[in-house]
Amino acid sequence: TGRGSGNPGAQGRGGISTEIMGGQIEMARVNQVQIDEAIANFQYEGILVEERPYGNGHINDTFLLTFEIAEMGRIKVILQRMNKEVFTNPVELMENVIGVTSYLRKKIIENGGDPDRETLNVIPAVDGKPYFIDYKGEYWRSYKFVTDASSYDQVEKPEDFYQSAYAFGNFQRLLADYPADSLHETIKGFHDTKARFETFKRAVEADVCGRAKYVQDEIQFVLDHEDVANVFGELLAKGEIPLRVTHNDTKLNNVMIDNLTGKGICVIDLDTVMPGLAMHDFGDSIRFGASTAAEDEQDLSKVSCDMDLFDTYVKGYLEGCGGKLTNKEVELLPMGAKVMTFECGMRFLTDYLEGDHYFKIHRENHNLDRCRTQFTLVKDMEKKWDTMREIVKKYQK
Ligand code: ADP
Ligand code: GN1
Ligand code: MG
Repeated sequence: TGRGSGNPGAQGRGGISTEIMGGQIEMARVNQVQIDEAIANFQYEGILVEERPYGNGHINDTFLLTFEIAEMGRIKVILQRMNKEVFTNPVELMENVIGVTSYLRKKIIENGGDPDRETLNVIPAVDGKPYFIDYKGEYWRSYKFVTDASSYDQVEKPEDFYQSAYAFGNFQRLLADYPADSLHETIKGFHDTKARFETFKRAVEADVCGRAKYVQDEIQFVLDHEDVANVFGELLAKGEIPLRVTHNDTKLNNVMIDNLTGKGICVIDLDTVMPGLAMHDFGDSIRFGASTAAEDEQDLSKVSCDMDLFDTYVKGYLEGCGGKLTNKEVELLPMGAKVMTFECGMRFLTDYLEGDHYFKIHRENHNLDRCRTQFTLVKDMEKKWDTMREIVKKYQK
């Protein structure tokens, strides 16, 4: 395996350095020695002909590698440095990924599908482990590239949104009988909105960057919505809603859409597959995909929750789930959208207050811009609440 064309962009998309941002704990950028070491330590064949940063995820550092194999042509793979500030136990995380992907693989084969394109496939390290630890103690993993498919950062065609809805619903359906007890909790309290509310209040209190004074309106917005943070915790405690094996990070760009057939073929980004709520999976998709603008749009007059896209997603998600959701869960889908949008906005604001150490940022105030779109969406959902409930009712059996 040789290194091909040098890639000056391969310093990680984190981009902005600690000095510029004044942040304190930002993860160090990936360096070329680490990348080369990782490439040399996975079971790859052929000559490396291209290496470049890839995708728009906020968490991991993703690279696309292209290898040339005699007679077979070009083969692409995904190489990722896992974010160890976010995922503190990468070994357990990869145990989850192996468990879930081998389970899905079996199901896909049973259903006559293509297991190389319809689920992630881990490429083992040279020592046979599903990860590699580099000289800096950072964890890497590699996946087969899902060929002839695309992931989108915004809905271009409503049909794609329907397809993503179906894929995420179907993902949960396929995992309905997965032994949930065997899954590690990769991020403690990931969608415990109440706990995140408390974390937020501590961040305001600590105000380590002295930024609270700039965001008094946003802080007040969170404080005024404490009830939204508590809804699902209370229902869970009362036993009114079930825990299921869910994806927990159902952004549109975490599903691959087949370029030829237009079908949502593969759910990716499996780092947060854990027991969770169907309403969370539904809601996270809505806050990202049903928005009329990008997650970081600065012109808030462009941001609203599109009711046609909401309708499309409800239809696709319920079909994908195969009628498995309880009436209560279906009824709570609009609340899922509101809770997840509120939670995400609150997380962006927390990260802004704490100095942008969690989500990758690419410009000053990036997390604040993201927070503002989310709160704009929450307000818009509050205005459209009756419509959202009616749409859901329409599809309720
Ligand atoms: P993050 O946790 O940072 O969001 P992801 O695992 O979602 O990282 O990867 C980032 C992006 O890389 C995805 O949105 C997708 O575009 C692309 N990607 C990841 N894995 C694959 C894969 N196996 N095949 C094709 N593209 C992929
Ligand atoms: C992160 O990894 P990515 O970019 O798909 C985050 C989600 C947020 C999202 C906001 C592990 O998703 O929870 O909703 O950013 N993932 C993690 O865009 O924190
Ligand atoms: Mg992702």
